[in-house]
Amino acid sequence: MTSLFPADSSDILPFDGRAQLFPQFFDTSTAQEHFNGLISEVPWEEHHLILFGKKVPEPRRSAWIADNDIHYVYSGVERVAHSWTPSLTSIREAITRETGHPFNSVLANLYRDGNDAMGWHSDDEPCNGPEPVIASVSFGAERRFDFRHRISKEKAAVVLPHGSLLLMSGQSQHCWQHSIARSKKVTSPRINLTFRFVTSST
Ligand SMILES: O=C(O)CCC(=O)C(=O)O
Ligand SMILES: [Mn+2]
Repeated sequence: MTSLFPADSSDILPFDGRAQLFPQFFDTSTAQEHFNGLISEVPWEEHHLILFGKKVPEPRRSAWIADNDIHYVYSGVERVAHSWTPSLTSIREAITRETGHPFNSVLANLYRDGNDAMGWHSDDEPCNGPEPVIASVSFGAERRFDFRHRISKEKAAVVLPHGSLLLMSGQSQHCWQHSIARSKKVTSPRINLTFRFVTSST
């Protein structure tokens, strides 16, 4: 059940899962309002990862927001869930209304400029369920989103515009990895929200 217009979407993956891009899910001025709202409302945090035994800051800011009863373990550490803000609530409502899918949590990422990035990974933790539906919305600077098939290493890529929605489903998280590469050309910030439906905590 979806009321999204197929004419306004394109499929990015050739097989083994689905990734549909809706380039103008939010019009430019609504997208700008959301960008401004999110910048000030979201409690942006610096997180760390362990790289070759050393604790290093992640190259981005992020925050985990979830319904009250949801817990999330990330790299073995339980992440503290923050509360929904007015912008996040409004965006969640629009996505659920248009896609027909419920979401109980969101990972918000702030890429300050092209030096910020996200390495190859899949959102395939058991808590996301066997065939997760992940709704990824982007505001601000355009960045390239890369896919790489786990077995064949085949690649696919898409530029995610201001106000766009990328809806990933089916086998997309099991068969493909994705990443946001560094880019010297990008000098302004981007916010990405990945809405998820988390089924259990561990
Ligand atoms: O910034 C993006 O578009 C990707 C974010 C992502 O993959 C994630 O939060 O799991
Ligand atoms: Mn991801």
